[in-house]
Amino acid sequence: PQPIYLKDYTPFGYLIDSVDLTFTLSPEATRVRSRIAFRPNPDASDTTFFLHGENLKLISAAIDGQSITPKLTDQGLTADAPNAPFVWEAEVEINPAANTALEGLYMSNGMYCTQCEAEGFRKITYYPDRPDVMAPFTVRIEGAEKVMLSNGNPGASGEGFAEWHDPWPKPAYLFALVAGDLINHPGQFTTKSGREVELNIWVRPGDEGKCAFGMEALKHSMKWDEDVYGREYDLDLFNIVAVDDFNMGAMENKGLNIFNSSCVLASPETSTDGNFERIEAIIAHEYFHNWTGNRITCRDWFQLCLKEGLTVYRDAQFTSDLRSAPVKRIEDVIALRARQFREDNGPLAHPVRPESFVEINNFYTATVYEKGAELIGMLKTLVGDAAYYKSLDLYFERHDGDAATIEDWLKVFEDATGRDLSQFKRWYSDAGTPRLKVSDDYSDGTYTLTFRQSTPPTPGQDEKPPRVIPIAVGLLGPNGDEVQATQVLEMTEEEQSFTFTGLAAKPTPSILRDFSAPMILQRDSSNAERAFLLAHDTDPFNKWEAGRALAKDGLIAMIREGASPDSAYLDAITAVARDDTLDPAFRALAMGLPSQDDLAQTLFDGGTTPNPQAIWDALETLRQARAQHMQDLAPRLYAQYQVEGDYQPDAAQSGARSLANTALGLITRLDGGAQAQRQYDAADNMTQQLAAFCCLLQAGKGEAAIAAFYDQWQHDRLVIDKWFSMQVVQAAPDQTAAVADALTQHADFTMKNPNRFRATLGALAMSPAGFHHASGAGYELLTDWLIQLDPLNPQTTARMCSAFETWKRYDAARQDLIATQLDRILATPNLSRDTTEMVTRIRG
Ligand code: B3K
Ligand code: ZN
Repeated sequence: PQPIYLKDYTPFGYLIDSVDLTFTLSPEATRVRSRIAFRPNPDASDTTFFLHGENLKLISAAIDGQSITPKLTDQGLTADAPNAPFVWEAEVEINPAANTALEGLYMSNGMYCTQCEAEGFRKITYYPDRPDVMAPFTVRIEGAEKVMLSNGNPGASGEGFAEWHDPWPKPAYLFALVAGDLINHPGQFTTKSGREVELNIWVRPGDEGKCAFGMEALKHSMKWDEDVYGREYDLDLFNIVAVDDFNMGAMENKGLNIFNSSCVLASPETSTDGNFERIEAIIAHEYFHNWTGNRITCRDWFQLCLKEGLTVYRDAQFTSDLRSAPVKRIEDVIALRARQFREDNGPLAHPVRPESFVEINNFYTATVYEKGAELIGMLKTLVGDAAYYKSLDLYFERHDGDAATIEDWLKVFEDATGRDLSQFKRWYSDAGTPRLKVSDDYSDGTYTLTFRQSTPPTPGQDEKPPRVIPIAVGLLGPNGDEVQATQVLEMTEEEQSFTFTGLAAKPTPSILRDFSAPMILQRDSSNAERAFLLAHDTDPFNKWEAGRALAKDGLIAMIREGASPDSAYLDAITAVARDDTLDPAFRALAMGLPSQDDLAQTLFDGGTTPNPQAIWDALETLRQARAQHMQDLAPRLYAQYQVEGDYQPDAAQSGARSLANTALGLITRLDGGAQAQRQYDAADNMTQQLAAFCCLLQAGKGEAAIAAFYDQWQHDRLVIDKWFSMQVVQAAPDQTAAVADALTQHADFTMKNPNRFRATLGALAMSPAGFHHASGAGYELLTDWLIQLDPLNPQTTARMCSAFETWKRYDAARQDLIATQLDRILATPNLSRDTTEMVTRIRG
């Protein structure tokens, strides 16, 4: 397959004034009739009339009423088009029931639904399927389904048909259609200018009790976008639909968002606190796309971060406002390091705005999304809050209705602030996580911080010139008082010093506060300094970071030198856990330990080949030592933070539960699961039940709970996903592959449902010691299943290949085992374009 390049962009030769679609639904033979009003695009030089189309059976085609025979390929068709406005008409037949790729129009549990982003519309009808071609759509659905939905506002409907009109010009990737036996949970919202908006969450019968939380989250999102960004909703109706079989989290189709049911359905009995927080964020994210994505979309798919980075940034702001800003920031940085830094350090590293791709679905990555959001945050830090919102107003004013680029986006900021952002643009074009080396010096009341930035080479990019970096710094005096409040240093050179004067003594620096730039800070720091910052830093992020670094240094010493658990860490973390003035959620996060994957990368960066089993052993030893060290405190915390009264998934209650369940983890290591069993038996919500279940599995006492859990929840597919994944994640490393293998034989396992597939085989890939077990059984099992899934669902297969992206870190024996599996995938006949691209890049 040929790569597509950003530099080759040219506009389409025609503009579209209107699109009329008629669907006659039938599971195996749906007919789609289209009537599209084209006219020549005065700005285009290439006038080829090419329409994308894949897996379509063309029944008829006509231009201006004259039947024609277009030239067909497996990518689409070409025809001779007049050099004047004309009407294109076509009829095609498609087979939704046979569509297991879940892209285009497909069936999920007897219901019709669509997924068009990025290039799925071409599996529905012939069309210029590119985001810069925008048009108003009118849709008629004919079928026997109870509920038949499309984008925009409802038009006429009656026995066997429903019509829809979306007045806002949109690219085809935002098209959606849903039809089936659905029930709505209704709601209502009045916009600030008085528009009455009808809201619905549509679900399968039986799920209607799990919609209330999502509906509230939607209303909060609508209000928040008005209050913070001045953005109002623009249709009379906003629909959300829950679908069981879905390749990702959710999709922002105009006026008709479609959600993976796991990302919208919630109830205290079946969802954890973490699920609630995530659902709230995803509902907000998709809603916010109405402005950042739909009203202003992307010119081409290279600009994906234009909508995704900004929308992730907006949903993070929303969560920070509704819940706790420090907790959200810490959670986001943990996720950024786990997924994006990992990607940036391996063969799949790519810029936030890539310059080429084979299959665009492979670029919905942590780099585009999460690093893309970090770039927005840095921009805001550099220009300041007021200038940020002024720039956003200008962005909406200037580009509403456009398909825009990163250049447009940066130009808005330059025009609104007078700043030159050419150096900032390197963050979009240069892949890799920059390293920031720090040294300091103190004499005569003057403190100097010297920074040196460098970015390691990434595929196709050897040299990385210095970027502009906002480094937020504060200084603490010897008694722990803050002697310099947070100040943003703007680094533009490769090496640069900043001075602070008038200091009575040498201060302790708190660098990269609130994680002001997505970098790896390299500073030789003593245990004493880390413990000091953990105790005194006023910046919650860096306070957490100091504890994390202390834990990490100790673990690295344990792994590398066989050291014992570090007592400085144990004392410091116990003091934090005991400190009732701190938010319980923060304390629970502070007690978290670096992940196995994070430790492996750190060892590798330091020149040591990571041994996955040794990493696992060190974490176990430290956890055990900590349980002993806190043996008096843990039961006290556990009792103190039990939540009384009705379950609420809010920040306060979830924080308390999170701390209590952290304490339960410690207790379990000493009592062998007795307390966890009591909690399991008494639990009346999923947070408590799952935390106890996880402790029991860890303690090797899970057998009864595994049976009981299944009995209790076998009717609920989302809860059973947890049952599948928890057993894999909690298995001992030499058992992980066997447990996953056995679960794939379970009657409830199906590879047609991405959630279930990920719950089982994704869990294997995310359990490093088990996945990388020296036997190679984990590699082989995952590969077997990826090869089986690829012909059915290339998108999910390709995404899960990233399990192998870290393979070059490991020893020669493991690399050989993995290379064998990668080659086995590549040798599979008819391997999809998606998976071929991913495995080729990983193999290197
Ligand atoms: N825009 C969609 C993701 C589409 C993924 C296509 N492979 C959801 C989101 O980011 O909100
Ligand atoms: Zn998005």
